[in-house]
Amino acid sequence: MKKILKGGCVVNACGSRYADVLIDGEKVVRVAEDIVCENADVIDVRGKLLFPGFIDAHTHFDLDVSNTTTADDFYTGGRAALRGGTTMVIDFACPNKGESLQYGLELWHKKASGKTACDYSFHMTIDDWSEENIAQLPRMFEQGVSSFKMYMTYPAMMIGDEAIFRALQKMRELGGIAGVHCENAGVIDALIAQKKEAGEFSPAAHPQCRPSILEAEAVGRLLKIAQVADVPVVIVHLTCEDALREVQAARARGQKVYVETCPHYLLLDDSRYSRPNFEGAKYVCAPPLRKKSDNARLWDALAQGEIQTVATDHCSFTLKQKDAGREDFTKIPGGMPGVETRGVLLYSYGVAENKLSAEKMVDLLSTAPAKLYGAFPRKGQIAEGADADIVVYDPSVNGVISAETQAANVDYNPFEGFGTVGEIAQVYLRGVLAVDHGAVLHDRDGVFIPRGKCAL
Ligand code: DUC
Ligand code: ZN
Repeated sequence: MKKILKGGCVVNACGSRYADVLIDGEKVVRVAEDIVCENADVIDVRGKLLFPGFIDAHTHFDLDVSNTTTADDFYTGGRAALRGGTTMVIDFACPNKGESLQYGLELWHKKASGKTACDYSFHMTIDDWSEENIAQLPRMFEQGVSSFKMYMTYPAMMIGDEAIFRALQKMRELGGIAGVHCENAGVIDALIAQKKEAGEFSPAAHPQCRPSILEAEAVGRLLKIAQVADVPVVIVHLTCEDALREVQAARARGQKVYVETCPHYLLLDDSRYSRPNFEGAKYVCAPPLRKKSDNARLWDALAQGEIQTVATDHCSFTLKQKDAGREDFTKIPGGMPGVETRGVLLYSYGVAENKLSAEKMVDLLSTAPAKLYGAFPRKGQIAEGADADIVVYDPSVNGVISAETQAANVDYNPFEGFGTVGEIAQVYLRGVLAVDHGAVLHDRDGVFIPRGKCAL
């Protein structure tokens, strides 16, 4: 069945224009003024902005971590994503140390298949640099997995500098791209031990053990390793000005570096950790929230093109799960929900406040992640031949973020009370109306999207 979205403003990263969008089945087949087509349903979207479906390239659904499992699995997380305009997530398949990459990939397929509302794809976590895993790397590409993740911290997942270097060399050989969580594990461990010796066990101690300079140290070290390996790399969830300086230095040396940040590093600051009644636990994540000056620097870096993508690091835990760390902040499971609110926050605090153009927002949320992770041109644009993943955004309706109205399986929202400009009126997933004014109409129709090589 054909559809025409009529009279909206189509916003792509490369420009905006008033145009009709003709959809045939799963695909956009034409974007032009005054399209006439017999036998097509005509949907009036005058006054609305049409964005390409957002891509969240950093989620953790159904992840076993810190002796618990994330509150959102692919069913609840997928619904939350779609409701927030995210038509595709790239989640981190994460085999445990000792398990193979192939085992991890099959496990993640089982977690997601038939129960995810949005389309999905997987990055593969390399937390064990074993002969078996090295041999399996080419098979990952054959199965549509072209991006990888490594951790410089977290004992359960981190690998050392030698393994990172060897893995980056393999990325160069095979044409893959790796994203790296950059923090200095050793010094963080020492700072945690010292806090505990001093009897400091509350969430307020969390950011003090993970200062921004230790993120910057790890970013700088990674970028020098990547320089020797001679390969581009992605810094995931970069939080602060100190770390951006390391990126600038690497770029000045001629390196290609991609940077991702998240809404919580743009809009929340470390004063949240000192809130009474253990409220600080809601915001425990790694790296932690930073200073207001870092928030401002990141907004500037988005506008200047120093940061390429905004993802969420959605890793949700209920307050009951967070309570595991009431007597010891290191036992608070780290992470926050965010997959449902990224689009509306970027529009409200970026576009509506004139910090970003709408086109830039589309680039950060959709086009750049699609290119970076090899899903473009199928995803990341409203154009002939692309999947008809479309967010119909009504800029005239204001709202307030509240846990009470969210779909995510969590009993709090880190952005509770934040005012919003505009709302997501409808979301189309591959041509099908999947969300209408917050109601998720199809919640298991997402499919796996195999990806090719980085094209950014
Ligand atoms: N940071 C978190 O806070 N949680 C999940 C993984 C990560 O990098
Ligand atoms: Zn993460």
